[in-house]
Amino acid sequence: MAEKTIKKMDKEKKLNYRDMSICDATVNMLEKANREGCETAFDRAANMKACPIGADSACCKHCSMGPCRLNAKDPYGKVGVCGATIDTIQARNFGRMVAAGGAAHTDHGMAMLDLFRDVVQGKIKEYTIKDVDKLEAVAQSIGIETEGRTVEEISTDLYQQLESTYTAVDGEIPFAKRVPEKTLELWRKHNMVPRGAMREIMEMMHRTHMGVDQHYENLTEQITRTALADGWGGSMVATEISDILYGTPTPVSVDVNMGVLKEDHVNVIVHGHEPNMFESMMMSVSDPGLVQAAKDAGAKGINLVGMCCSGAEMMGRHGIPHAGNFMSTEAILVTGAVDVMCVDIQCIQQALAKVADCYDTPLITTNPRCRIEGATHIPFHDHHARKCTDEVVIKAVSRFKNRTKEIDIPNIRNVGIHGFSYEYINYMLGGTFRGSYTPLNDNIINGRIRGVAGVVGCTNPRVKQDWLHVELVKELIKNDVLVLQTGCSQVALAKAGMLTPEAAHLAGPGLSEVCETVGMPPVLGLGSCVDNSRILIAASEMVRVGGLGTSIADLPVAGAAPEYMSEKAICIGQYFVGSGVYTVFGVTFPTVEGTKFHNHLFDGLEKQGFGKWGFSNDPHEMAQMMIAHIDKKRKALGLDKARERVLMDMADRQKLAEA
Ligand code: SF4
Ligand code: MSK
Repeated sequence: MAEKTIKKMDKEKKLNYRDMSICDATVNMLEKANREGCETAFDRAANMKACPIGADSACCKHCSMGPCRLNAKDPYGKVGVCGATIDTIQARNFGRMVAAGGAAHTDHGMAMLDLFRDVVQGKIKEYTIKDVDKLEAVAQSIGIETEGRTVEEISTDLYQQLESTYTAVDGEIPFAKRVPEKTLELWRKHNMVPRGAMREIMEMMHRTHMGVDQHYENLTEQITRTALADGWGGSMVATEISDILYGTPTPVSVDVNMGVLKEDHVNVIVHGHEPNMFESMMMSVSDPGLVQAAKDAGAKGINLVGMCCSGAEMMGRHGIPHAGNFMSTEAILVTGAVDVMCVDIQCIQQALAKVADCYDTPLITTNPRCRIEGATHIPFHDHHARKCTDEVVIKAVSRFKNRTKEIDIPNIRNVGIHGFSYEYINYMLGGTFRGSYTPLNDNIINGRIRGVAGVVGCTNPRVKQDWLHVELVKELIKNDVLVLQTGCSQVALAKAGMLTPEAAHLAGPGLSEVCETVGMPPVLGLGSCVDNSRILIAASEMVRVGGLGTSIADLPVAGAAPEYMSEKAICIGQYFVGSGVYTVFGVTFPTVEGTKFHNHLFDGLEKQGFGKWGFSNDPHEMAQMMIAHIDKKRKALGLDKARERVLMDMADRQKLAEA
């Protein structure tokens, strides 16, 4: 088996993959890969100890007087050659993580906006404006007149305004208009309202250069401003433009897990983050000529499947099946059933090239920003999108015809409901004529719903795949906390069967009553990682509707990314903290506990009126930390009594039932 590319694994060292993942399909494929001498990230993580100094962020390589390593056990015992303290070093490293994560989202968002401009100007015919209502709503939200104007006029104005999200050298980004007044005031007080993302990321990189900003508090202000330029800027634009061009998601039933692969079909997997290529692939796999080619090759048809965030976005928007999250992207290739894996940007592990080679699957990169040694590159261009995706499908058909590998598809599929956009939640709760977040606020005020949590983010081989996500969410809903989800976390919970209305029986009495009345799951899937912006919009709306305080920081809400791995996740965490949300991460946190910078993130920011960070690797403790914060906010709002009353009613009812 492909010894030419795959390093022989140490047969003596037996890993128990059951300890590394709760995803049975992934475990089955990891065991198969191991038998066949094919190495994955799970093996490498077990064999590579994470650098403890790097994990604490106690090292700096910003100039050639170093690299300098400080001692996390005695963080103030030493400084770098230039005199940089542990706080400066950690804050600079953190700032660069936020800059890189924010750059990834904003570059994605800007690419979406470029596409929108070319569609509006008629230069691209393959895509159109699908959701005019959404176009008008987004335009109105930033003060663009829509009454009596054509779609083209509104779109042109919208493009011009949104471009400043990326390019404005001063002023405030357009979506700052959506931020609750008191939250915005706080940002203004700290000079944190973002200008264009390019400006913020540039300043972040400048200030973290050797010998520039060497005060951790001052650095933190720019860190937050840069992160906000992503959450309320780059990511939000990406989400809104995707909805305008491809349609706003509404709930749809979707199959998730590796069992969505079909042995008798040509299986095409799309993995990455931008919807453009995926949308074009949808057209290619439906092309009668290509379907016929697949049939001529002996297949029953072409089966299009998503993975990671591309997949999360497409399952909510179009009901496309999803094969698994980030840590299953190597394992799925081991099925031998993938006839092509086509990728664009972000979270594409380089090792996919070797695993794909091992199982004779073409790995195809499509974006000029992301090429991988050993992968085939077929450039994707918005102006002639089908050229790329048709060619990819032709390659997949050819691979199907010449399949040489044994096919072993884990027969596991989990059905769930996905596609809860901000707009749909509005409609679901209030109905067509009185769509509103008022019922949500009312249910929080009366205590049936204790609070709302966003549980998001990646999977990571340093912790048991999916386990922290699932345990955390179970604990939250059991305590009447409504959970909103995106990205790989949403897929973890979908595999656990939690994105179904039936999962309401696992929720506490108050939340399950609301779910049963509305017919909704206790866990709502909102889409990909840029779609975290939908959670920000929902939080703003909760403030606007009233009864839960005057800023996002007043709301009984919390966030978590229990298995995060990417710099994007750190940026997301910081924009939630900057927006006023208590945000808890797992796996590891890039600070030394007890240092001034660490304390500033974990405590000082809250004292200034922002949210704050938390950390735990135990999902049950994490849930209790989030619930304690939600209860603290309820108490501050005077809602603790309301909840006690509801619980008493429920207990009384239960007593009656028992009698
Ligand atoms: Fe060392 Fe200072 Fe250079 Fe960093 S910037 S490598 S701490 S000398
Ligand atoms: S894909 S950033 S592993 S959520 Fe957005 Fe999943 Fe995290 Fe990538």
